[in-house]
Amino acid sequence: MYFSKSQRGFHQRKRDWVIPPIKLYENERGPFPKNLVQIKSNMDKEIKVYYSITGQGVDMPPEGDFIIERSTGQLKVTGPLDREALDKYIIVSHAVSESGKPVEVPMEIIIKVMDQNDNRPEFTQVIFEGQVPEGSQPGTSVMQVSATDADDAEDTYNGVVYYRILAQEPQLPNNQMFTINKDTGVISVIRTGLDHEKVPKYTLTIQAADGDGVTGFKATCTAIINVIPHGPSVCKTMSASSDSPLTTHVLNTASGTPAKGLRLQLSLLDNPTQRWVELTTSFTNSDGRCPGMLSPECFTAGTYKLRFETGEFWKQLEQTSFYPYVEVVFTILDPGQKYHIPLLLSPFSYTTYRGS
Ligand SMILES: [Ca+2]
Ligand SMILES: [Ca+2]
Ligand SMILES: [Ca+2]
Repeated sequence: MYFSKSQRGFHQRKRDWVIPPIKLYENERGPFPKNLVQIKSNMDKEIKVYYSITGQGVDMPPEGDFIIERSTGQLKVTGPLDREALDKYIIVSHAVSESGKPVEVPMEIIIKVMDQNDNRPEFTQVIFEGQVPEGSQPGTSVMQVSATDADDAEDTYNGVVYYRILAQEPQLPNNQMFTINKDTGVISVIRTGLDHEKVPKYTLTIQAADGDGVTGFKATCTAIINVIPHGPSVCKTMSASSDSPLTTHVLNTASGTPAKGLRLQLSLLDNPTQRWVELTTSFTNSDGRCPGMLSPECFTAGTYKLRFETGEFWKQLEQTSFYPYVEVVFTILDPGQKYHIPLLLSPFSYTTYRGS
């Protein structure tokens, strides 16, 4: 490798060409030091030239990885390299005369350390825990597991991790209730039949594998999935006698009459999972009301949703509606108070407000 002939004169250190990087695999076997390349100056035909190097891996950390033979310009690596410690060295080579006067513009040599698969995938946790509401449909995502691999995931597959479910306990009602996205580690439901009463908790063994996912390194972790009951069971039944702290009233503003037989569903937001848990489903009576929608002991602070099946309602009246349903989401801070959430409804508009 020869020093460049600068067109711009000696003292302008502008590089007008780039040397392709030298590629060197990590963990190379000895014996060391091992020759890499010989640096040459054309001046050596006329005078004695001495070579030296500076920079990363020479006189800057990690010091001493590279040396150069002063009289021949032979660049050598002194031991096996570690790509995970440093994947690129920028070394500057110098050529001087016997008196120490530079005879060339210093030349940059880049050494790129090529990857080998010498790191195994590591899960970020030993045990991952998640939850899923019972009765969840296939496709519902449950949780995510994650593993890292220090190797190169850009130019090689050595640092690319693939996920797989190895085992599920218990194998009920089917031995494959969940699936995992092999690239992202997101676990989701693949079969119906999640039932808290039958199986409150599943334990999955998850594998992370690098490379092609078959011949590389492997690691395992445990994923625990808690199946949560579908709403507090005490709140599933409405009691007409109890005085519901939450009331509604639907008025058909097109006819000025109460909206009778409109189906509505009350849900509570489960904070840890950010999922809606259905509490009750009921129909408005001939007054357009839903007495006993929720018993006081079931009423807690939180975010609630009332879903009015308006499309269905207008269809019964053989009318079309612009709104297939109306969802009103509200926050209860003080469950000791009374809340009234009326809906004033026509096929093309609706209004709601907080009453008491
Ligand atoms: Ca390494
Ligand atoms: Ca590596
Ligand atoms: Ca690896």
